Amino acid sequence: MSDSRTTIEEQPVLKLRVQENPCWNEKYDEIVAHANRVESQQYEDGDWRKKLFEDGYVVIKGAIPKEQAQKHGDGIRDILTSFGTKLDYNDKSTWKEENYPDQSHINTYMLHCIPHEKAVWDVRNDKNIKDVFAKLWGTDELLVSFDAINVTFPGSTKAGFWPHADQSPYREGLQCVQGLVSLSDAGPKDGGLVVYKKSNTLFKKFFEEKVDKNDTEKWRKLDYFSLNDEELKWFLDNGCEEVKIDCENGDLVLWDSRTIHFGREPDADSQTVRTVVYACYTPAAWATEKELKDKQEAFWNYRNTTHWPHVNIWSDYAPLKPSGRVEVRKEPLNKCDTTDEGLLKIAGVKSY
Ligand SMILES: O=C(O)CCC(=O)C(=O)O
Ligand SMILES: [Fe+2]
Repeated sequence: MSDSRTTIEEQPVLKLRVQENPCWNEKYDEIVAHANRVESQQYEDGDWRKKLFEDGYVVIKGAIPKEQAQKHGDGIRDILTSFGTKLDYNDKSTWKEENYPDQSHINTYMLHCIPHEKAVWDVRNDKNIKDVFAKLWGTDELLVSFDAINVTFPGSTKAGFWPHADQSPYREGLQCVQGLVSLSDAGPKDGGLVVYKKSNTLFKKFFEEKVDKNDTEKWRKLDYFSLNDEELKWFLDNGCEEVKIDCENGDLVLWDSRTIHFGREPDADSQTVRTVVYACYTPAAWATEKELKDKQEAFWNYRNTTHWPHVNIWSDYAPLKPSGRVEVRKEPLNKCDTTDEGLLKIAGVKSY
């Protein structure tokens, strides 16, 4: 265990490092060159990488064998019922916010050390998923994000429609590929990722042609921007198509961070509790010493990070509900195995 470990009480509340995010570090040129090489390679028809780069997303069917996916999903769902509330997956009358651990407005769980529960690490450290990203980037020396989980009950409506991209216009080209491990089936009525197909290819043009460079709300260094109706229409008018991704338990959905997307909540008459783990991986060589240090601190203090594995290592620790409910759990209930070398390497704690 690292000496830098402190208790949650000793941690300052981390402010969103929006303004100070430089979008640049000494690895920047290496990142751009590596990602560009990967994106511009000629892939055969049928190779999922071809679809990922052409359409901005791809579904890897059966990435995790069904039985294993079921185990992962049960482990994730059990996290929510481990808080001693009345929540019961078999009793719809208990599916209400007061029975969930604190969650964000987009139905994700990142407080209470949830991103560091063993069940979440079991998914991140699943070889089936790591192998996909190793093939993508051409290296098995990867870092993973300490992302949130998403468990959404049918009828939830608070997230609504929130099309966005997770990359700043100040970053050139491909720089991050996001992963969503689907641990429940996602049919038409069920929750799921909605993408705007091919919007990744229009990202640069959109900013150059459509967004005034003085508009600092959009032209900003935060790796997130949301779109209004008119901006979304521009993408649709330029040939993008809205696609709600239907997939099965055990599928892995990948998308370019430039691709416009949002998570759709299950319809009220869906029979499925949407169960998802976000897990993104990038080459370990893309992180600077400072970022590795931040990652180690986040790891030993059970903090979440953003979707970005090698940069943007920050978390928002403020309580997310107006109720002012705060951390009740200072450590994961079930911790991951910190003697697992492979796990420590993707966490950025042990070097390759
Ligand atoms: O819930 C989803 O599927 C989308 C979440 C999202 O926007 C993301 O992971 O970047
Ligand atoms: Fe997103």
